[in-house]
Amino acid sequence: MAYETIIVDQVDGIAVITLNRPDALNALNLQLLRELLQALEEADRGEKVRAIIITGSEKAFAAGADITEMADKSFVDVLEEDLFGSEAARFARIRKPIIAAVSGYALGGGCELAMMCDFIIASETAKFGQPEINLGVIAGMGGTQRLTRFVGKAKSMDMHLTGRFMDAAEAERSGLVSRVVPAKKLMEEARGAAMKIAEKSTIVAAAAKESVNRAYETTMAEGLLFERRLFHSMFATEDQKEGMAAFREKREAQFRDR
Ligand code: CO8
Repeated sequence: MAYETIIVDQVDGIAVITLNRPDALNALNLQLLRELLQALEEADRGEKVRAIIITGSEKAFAAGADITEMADKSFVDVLEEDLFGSEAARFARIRKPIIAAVSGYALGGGCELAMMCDFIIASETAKFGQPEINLGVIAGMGGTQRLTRFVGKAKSMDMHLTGRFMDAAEAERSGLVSRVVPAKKLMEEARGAAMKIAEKSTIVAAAAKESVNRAYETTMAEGLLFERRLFHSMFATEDQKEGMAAFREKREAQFRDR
């Protein structure tokens, strides 16, 4: 499929989706969101893809939802089209691991998109923010919920109420990103992480993703039960037999996604 607002590249089992609206700092218009979701769903279905990276440009991962596209909408318009509701739901159904590789601005919907990925690797130039309050709105694709769970109430309130940006070092200290690397090393680091994931069993990686995500949806007791049941179910896979046999035989495991 020919895309106009993203570039999709697939090498060694890694799908790299690059947001590509340079004139608007990768602002997320509906066309981009729909193309992104289509590419994600294709990668999720594709047998050869084992991990996905979403990235932007050096200057901007994404500077938010496209303000020009939203500006003239009425309350009834956004309510009737459930603006960003179906896109968020489709994103949540992707089962393969997704890494956000963030350089430059990740603001508003851009910060929310990065947080919807499974983890974020940031370049030293990354800036995260939820500045929607400056536009007379609030976050609309999970910012008030995910940022608060990731960095805590104090910093989340500060960012949502003042609109201030968080740099990469603060984002790492606060638990928003998993690693910070020099800008030139960003894609190398993200590909390295994706390659590590690609070596594992896709069944087990999907279970790990599902179980970690459950931590945000349920109580500790239910989450522990969910995890234990998934852990038990891993013993039905050939990959569990292979992983443990390889350990005992002091060799690399050859997982077959079975
Ligand atoms: N929407 C549309 N166009 C944008 C956006 C945006 N979010 N951000 C930047 N652009 C455009 C600019 O209008 C400009 O276009 P042009 O050259 O035609 O004038 C071009 O990108 C370059 O931008 P700047 O000239 O402003 O570049 P600067 O380096 O001076 O500034 C900033 C960079 C600080 C990032 C600045 O562009 C900015 O403040 N952008 C808006 C950031 C923002 O407020 N984001 C939140 C948007 S609202 C939102 O995300 C709601 C979330 C709801 C859910 C989202 C689901 C997807």
